[in-house]
Amino acid sequence: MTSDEFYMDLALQNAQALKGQTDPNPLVGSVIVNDGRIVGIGAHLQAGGPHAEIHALRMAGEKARGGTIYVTLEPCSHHGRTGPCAEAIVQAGLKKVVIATLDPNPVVKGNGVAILENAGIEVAVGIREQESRKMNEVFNKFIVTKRPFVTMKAGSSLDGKIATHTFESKWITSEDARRDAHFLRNENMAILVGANTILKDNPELTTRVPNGRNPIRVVLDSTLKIPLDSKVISDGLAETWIFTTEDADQEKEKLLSDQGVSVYRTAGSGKVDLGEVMDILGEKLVSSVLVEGGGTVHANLIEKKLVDKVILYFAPKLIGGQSAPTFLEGNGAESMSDVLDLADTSIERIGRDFKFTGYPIYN
Ligand code: AOF
Ligand code: ZN
Repeated sequence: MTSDEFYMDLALQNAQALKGQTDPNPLVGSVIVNDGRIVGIGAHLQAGGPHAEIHALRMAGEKARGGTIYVTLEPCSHHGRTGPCAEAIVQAGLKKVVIATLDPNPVVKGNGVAILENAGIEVAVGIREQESRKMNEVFNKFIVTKRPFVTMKAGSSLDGKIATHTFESKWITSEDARRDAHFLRNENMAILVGANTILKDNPELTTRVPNGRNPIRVVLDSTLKIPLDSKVISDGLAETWIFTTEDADQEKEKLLSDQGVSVYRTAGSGKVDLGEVMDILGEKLVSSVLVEGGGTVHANLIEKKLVDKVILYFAPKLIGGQSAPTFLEGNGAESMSDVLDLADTSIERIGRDFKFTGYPIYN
């Protein structure tokens, strides 16, 4: 490992520790080294707060002069909620800037590097580039498309069942796997389900992680059939947003609004327009969504190419039964050429279960 990689790894670790706390801003870490000593460390803590480099520069003070700053993301060039970090680096008299990856934000992309180079500072880009890009997969999509990064999650038997044919589902996966899944709720800004899941399970959809953050509960409900006494409406534990269609009953909408629920109507009748749901969530700065189905919602989202990442917890069990529900319903692929391929896959053991992660490649 080179010393550049060593310091960049430290910056990455610090950034990673803030997962779930900075959105919709990226995870960013920074380390300043002078004369072989670390003189400043910083990470971006929350949107609206100082950027990683600013924290590190403040810690280093005069010791930054003549040193090298490591940043996991290109220093910014714009006057946003905070000042341009590239200019702060120039002011502080750094000699060299090592960057993991360019900022995909169109207002920054390359402009930060240009400010630094124009000031005569040596700039190196690409140290731990893959790691940094992966860490910010949510931000990278959101800042370019203005739509949230969507993770579809399910826990099933090896044969893909999420319940028995009598709809018994507690529990398929182990406690370890379910605990791991609660971290996903903590990391995502919103959790999305269909109204049928509410009717069948009446879930809370909160995070059972110590000091965890509850995601906004998003329910797709084309006819506003959700019962007023369901937990997501009445428990007050987190915000609930319901997406419905133009046809849905006005009176029911009023009853829901009176309970503090936000109701959004997408254009047209029939099914909720999922693309519009993502546009509205993006406008409201919801950069990440965890989808916990069921199978019809999963199929509809996949059909619209709206799922960015798939996480499946497989319990080493076989449930069987033609009518037992699976995590992916709908019509399914017609021919092998229509089958959805997942790339960049990995598998991890969690207790007695297997956690599979993959990224859909849409044609
Ligand atoms: C950095 N270091 O630590 C972060 C950066 O609203 P603002 O002013 O905080 O600007 C947010 C944008 O700044 C964000 O979209 C991204 O392009 C960049 N974030 N940049 O150099 C940081 N958090
Ligand atoms: Zn900045």
